[in-house]
Amino acid sequence: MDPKTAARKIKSMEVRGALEIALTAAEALRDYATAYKGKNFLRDFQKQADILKKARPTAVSLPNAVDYITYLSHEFPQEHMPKLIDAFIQKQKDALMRIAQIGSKRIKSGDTLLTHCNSTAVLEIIAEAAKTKKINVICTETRPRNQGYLTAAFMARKRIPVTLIIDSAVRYAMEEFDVDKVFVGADTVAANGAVANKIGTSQIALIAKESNVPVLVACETLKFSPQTYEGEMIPIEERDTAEIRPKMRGVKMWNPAFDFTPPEYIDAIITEDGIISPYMAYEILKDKFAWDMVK
Ligand code: RI2
Repeated sequence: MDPKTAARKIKSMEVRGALEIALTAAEALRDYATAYKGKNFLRDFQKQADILKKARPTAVSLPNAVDYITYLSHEFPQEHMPKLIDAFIQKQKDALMRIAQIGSKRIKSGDTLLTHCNSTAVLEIIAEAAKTKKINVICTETRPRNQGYLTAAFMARKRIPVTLIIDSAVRYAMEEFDVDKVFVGADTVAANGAVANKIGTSQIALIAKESNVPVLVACETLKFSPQTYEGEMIPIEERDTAEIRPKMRGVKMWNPAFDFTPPEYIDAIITEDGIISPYMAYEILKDKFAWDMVK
């Protein structure tokens, strides 16, 4: 896929999910590097990278992937890029599988888990655990885009008992279903351990805290934000209000796609490097993003 098409699909959410948008951008840059026949590869490659980076603003996995690949383009000749990008993509896929292994150990047979939206990392953890354990899953609809339907359908396909609820039923469901753990994904983890994830995540974390239910975030270290280490704020994407409902005369609408959950509401972050406290985010950034800091 060419970078412009990839950017369009990411923007419209035809391609969605924090990891998937990063991998789609990487594949588009790989295809561009493979086909490129012009005279100024670095300049033209950077232009494509910039188009991709702007496609969605909140999930840092997208600029992290693109920045890493453009960093490689300055270090290695064009002909090496497709292989290097493939290696990067494979590394992220391996990270996802490792998260599934690590996170599944946090689930006990008989557990009822609540999840919000549709996180690949969470889905893989639950699918892995369900191979040997009995699990019940409660999933929210996740208005306005209803990604929860994808989660529910995934569980049903895997024959994992699943109950779909409306977003506003979380507090009641927490008690009614005796939820043991909340699992959510992440779009961005800030240097202070705050997690940006699908709108509504912070409300669920608040309810979980009230009920003494642990909140576990599952994400690749690709979703840690070096920009926040350097003092930048995470931009929250505001989407078209037509996603909520058609216009109403005299009524304003507001449609933020993500919110922040502060670190004190998160029990642990499950990464490919192990389970960490959200307060360890700073260490991960120092360790993983040295290439970003030096560029
Ligand atoms: P994985 C999604 O965003 C959700 O916020 C989800 O929790 C997050 O990306 C992580 O997804 P959207 O693209 O990378 O639906 O775990 O707005 O798949």
